[in-house]
Amino acid sequence: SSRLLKHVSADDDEDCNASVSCQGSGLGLWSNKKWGDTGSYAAMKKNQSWFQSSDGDWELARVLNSSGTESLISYSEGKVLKVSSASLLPANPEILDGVDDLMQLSYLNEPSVLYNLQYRYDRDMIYSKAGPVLVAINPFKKIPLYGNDYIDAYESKSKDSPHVYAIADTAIREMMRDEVNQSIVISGESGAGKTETAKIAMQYLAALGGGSGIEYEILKTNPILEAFGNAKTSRNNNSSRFGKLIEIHFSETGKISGAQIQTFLLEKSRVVQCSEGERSYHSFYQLCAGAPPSLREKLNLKGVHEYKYLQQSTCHSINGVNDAEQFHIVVEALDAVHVSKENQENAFAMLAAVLWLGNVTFSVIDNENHVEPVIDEALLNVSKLIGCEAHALKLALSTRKMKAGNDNIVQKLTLAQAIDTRDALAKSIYSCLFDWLVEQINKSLSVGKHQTGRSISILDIYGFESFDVNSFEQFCINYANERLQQHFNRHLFKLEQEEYIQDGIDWAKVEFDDNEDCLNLFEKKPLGLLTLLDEESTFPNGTDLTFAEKLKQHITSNSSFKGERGKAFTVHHYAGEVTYDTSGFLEKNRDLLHLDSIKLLSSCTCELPQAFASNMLSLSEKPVHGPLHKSGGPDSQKLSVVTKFKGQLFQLMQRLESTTPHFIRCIKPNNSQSPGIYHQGLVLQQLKCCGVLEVVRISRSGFPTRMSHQKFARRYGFLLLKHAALQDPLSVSVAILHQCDILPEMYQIGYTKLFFRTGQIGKLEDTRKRTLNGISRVQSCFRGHKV
Ligand code: AD9
Ligand code: MG
Repeated sequence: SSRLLKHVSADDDEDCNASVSCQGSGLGLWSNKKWGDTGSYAAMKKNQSWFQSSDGDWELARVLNSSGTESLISYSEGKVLKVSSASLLPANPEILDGVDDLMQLSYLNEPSVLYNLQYRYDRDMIYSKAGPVLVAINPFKKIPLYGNDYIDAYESKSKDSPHVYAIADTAIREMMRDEVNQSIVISGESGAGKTETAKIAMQYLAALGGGSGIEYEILKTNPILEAFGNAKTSRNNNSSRFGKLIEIHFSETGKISGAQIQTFLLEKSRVVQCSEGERSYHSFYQLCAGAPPSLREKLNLKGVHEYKYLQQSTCHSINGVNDAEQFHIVVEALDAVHVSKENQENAFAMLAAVLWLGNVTFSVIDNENHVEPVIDEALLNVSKLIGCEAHALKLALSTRKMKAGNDNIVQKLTLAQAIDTRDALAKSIYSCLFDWLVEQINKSLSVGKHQTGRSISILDIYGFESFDVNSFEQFCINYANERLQQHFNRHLFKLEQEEYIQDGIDWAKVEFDDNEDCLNLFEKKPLGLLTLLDEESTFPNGTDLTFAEKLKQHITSNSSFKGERGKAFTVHHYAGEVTYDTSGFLEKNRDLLHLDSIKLLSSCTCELPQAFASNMLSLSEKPVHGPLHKSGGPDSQKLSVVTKFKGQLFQLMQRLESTTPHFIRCIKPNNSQSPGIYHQGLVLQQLKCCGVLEVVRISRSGFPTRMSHQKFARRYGFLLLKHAALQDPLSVSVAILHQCDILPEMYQIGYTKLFFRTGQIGKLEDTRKRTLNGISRVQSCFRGHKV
């Protein structure tokens, strides 16, 4: 049926002309104004148009009559209205309703695209293509599109409708064919479905590359990382609070041989503070609800309500989620990745220690407001769980050793300082535990040296966030999303077009929204957000307010930046404006754990705290270069959080750059996490900000598939009936194209490569496969005779 649709749209002259002429103009197709003239003319002939109602939604209208600048339309069961003709946009013919690929639409205006996606969404077809990009709209309900039957269907190509499976399949095939590492890059706002999509892709890879059993382990990493790294936020009941890249390695025969996981910046602050309606990490609730009696006793576990860290929000459970059941799933998963029972217990002890730390209280001991922790159940439990003397813990939480000249002095802490020290310890224990788990998983998944050229990486990071109040965490998360957006832009717009031009093919340039300005705002030296934040973090007298002032003073010429009153500033991100409140920025960026606390951990008799401490010490002793260095002292021998994060992101981009990327854009159709609700405005905003619409435009007029003359001749040369006389790859290539009836408008010949429109290489591959099958049948027949 898709061929029929294509055929119809190609024959439909007026429609085609309208869209082609706009493409050539180099103007955005998406703005109403730019579309007005050409559009409404064709529309009036068709009598079907889009009209924007007062609530901003687009509705299909019938044009009753039109007198130049004004049109009379009827819409929504008989309502009649007079509107300006220029405000109407043309609608596609019905036969194009619900096409698989937005590229097939004759009109690419906003309402047409929105309508097409909604048409499919309403019929549970949540996946669509936008040229090379897969668009996935979160259904917020179970839909029967997954499982072995579907996997088989996509593998055998008996199904080819857009799907995550189809993307994963292409990645495997291209990896095997080209011996080039692949990546599946998933992006979208918080709650749009990235993590679910990543799991679906992993499921397909595991099914096709399975056999050794390691694929089972790989799938089991998901419940573990989600338990320890995901939490309920106001946007998403299972929001990832860390970024993740999983690299799956394959053998030469296409079987999974191992995997490695890299994680990025876990949101630590959630361990000790949490907004109303949100939760801390799932792992805490799961442990409290699901631990068996023996473990409860050992860890002195109480119910969720007994722990202050978890009491900061009244939300303790999630609709439809059974924490106790989840606990057992996590234990099973830990078994699968070979974390010993003893180590599992050690890990749970760390969770309990963090919870009990939150219950440690302080009492004032002198008239200078110095405090000491109260020796009670909480303090005793913590010291037991981490394996230290109660006295040592008490000292670490109430004093700080300092050097003054040659003397060591002991400073007593005030209540605020003591609470900070306690919370910093809790955060460190938790994030070290998270890193330790990832390390255990990686040990279990790694098998020997990994050869390059045969891996598929899946990237699932936290999505763009904009809350009522945005803090350091959103600042980092959104910065990461800007980087990722740039990668997307580079591949789909810049590189694509540069390649056309370099290879000398006929091509009219397409404009796109570049986010370079915003990235510059973050990364520029010396007057970018990150550098200024680091600088202020090293000043002993720096405060969140002086930081905000500094930004306003120094960043004057970047259009993505706007200073606000007091401690706030606004960044114009690709996905929208976000105002950040700098409260807590400096402290979170310094992320200091005082040496006394590290020493306490290293003196513990339990294995994990010791390991955590030696990790932290080795990190801080490394000769690292960073702005935080010059100030000296053991506490500051550490990279700031943003500097480290930026380094990680650069590394990530480098890794991704060496792969063939496959992009999936997840879209959230409503803000209430409910099935069946499709908010046009919300969807449109996401489509616009991530450039999906421009991608379609480029792809439609572009040549997405390319192959060097040599490679093409090598791969398909044997199809030629007579090729004895042909020597150079270009002549062989041209002969193949002719023989296989590839139409001239379907390809272009560049200086070094052949460029094809969508679908053409598929045809050639089919011919190749058929011919090869024929040959091997003849051969086996022949062997049969001999025997
Ligand atoms: V965040 O940036 O980590 O806050 P994600 O990862 O984009 O976010 P997630 O994958 O967690 O979102 O999806 C949110 C919820 O949507 C899931 O918990 C599911 O309940 C729901 N979802 C997402 N995709 C699907 C799907 N393909 N089928 C059914 C889905 N439900
Ligand atoms: Mg997620």
